[in-house]
Amino acid sequence: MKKYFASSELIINEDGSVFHLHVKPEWLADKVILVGDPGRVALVASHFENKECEVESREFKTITGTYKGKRITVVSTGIGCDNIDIVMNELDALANIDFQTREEKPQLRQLELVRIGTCGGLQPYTPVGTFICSAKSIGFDGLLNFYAGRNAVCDLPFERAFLNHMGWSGNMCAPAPYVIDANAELIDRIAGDDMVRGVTIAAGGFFGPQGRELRVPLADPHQNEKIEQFEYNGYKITNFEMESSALAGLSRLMGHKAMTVCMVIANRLIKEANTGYKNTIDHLILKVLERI
Ligand code: R1P
Ligand code: URA
Repeated sequence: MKKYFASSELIINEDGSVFHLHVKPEWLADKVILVGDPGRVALVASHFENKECEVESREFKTITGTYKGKRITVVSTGIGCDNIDIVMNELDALANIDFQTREEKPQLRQLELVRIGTCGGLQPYTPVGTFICSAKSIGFDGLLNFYAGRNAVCDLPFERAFLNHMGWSGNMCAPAPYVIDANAELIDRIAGDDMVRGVTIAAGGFFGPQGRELRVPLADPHQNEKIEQFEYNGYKITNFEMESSALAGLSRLMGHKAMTVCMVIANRLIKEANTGYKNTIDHLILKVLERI
């Protein structure tokens, strides 16, 4: 029996595009670049030889075009894992559900997804300007816990080691952090020998969840010291951002290849930040366009 998706579950707009992204199935390329900032979409697409479609709705801006003959779709996700849930489910529906019959297609169409983002560095060897590929992500967001099969794709011993190290229980474990690997082949191809292969915490916020204290004190005042010192099987935590766990986790469950690479724009240990990063992230964009 083919799976059928009712109009309340997969919402399709009158023009045949998917609900939030406003993208039609024929506009989606197999190679997808995801960025947080809608303004970064135009920067990526400025390197395309041609553009075949351009559409914008809320924080989701999409352009499909070609770079050196490779057909690529670039989409902005806005900030946070909740938006990754929307973008990944809608991209997967565009690829793997027939919008006419509302049934799952018989053959999986596998997408290759690379997120290009910004992050906060946590180690002395991750100063501002470093490119960090998230080989593993620790999700503070809880998103993956709502999907069946979460335990089968997560690194459960790593999760336990992290929680023991932090000494967290009760509210600090709700939702429980999940640990998920990016696609290994994609990490090798994109990271090359000039990017750090790291462990990234995808936080459910920019301030408290990343240990930034403004006027409201943190529940665990030693959070970041402990995170910086954590080591498990040779892995150390390298950076904070806000989407890599949901992207890696949903891609694993859906059968796609995905990873995140971020440029460090603030180092939390050294206490430095670069607010002019929009001028330099193009170096990272070009590397990903070459390697995707
Ligand atoms: C926070 O400033 C945002 O920057 C990072 C975080 O993951 C979060 O989305 O990524 P982007 O630069 O891709 O948005
Ligand atoms: N993005 C984040 O999520 N955190 C930082 O510190 C910088 C960029």
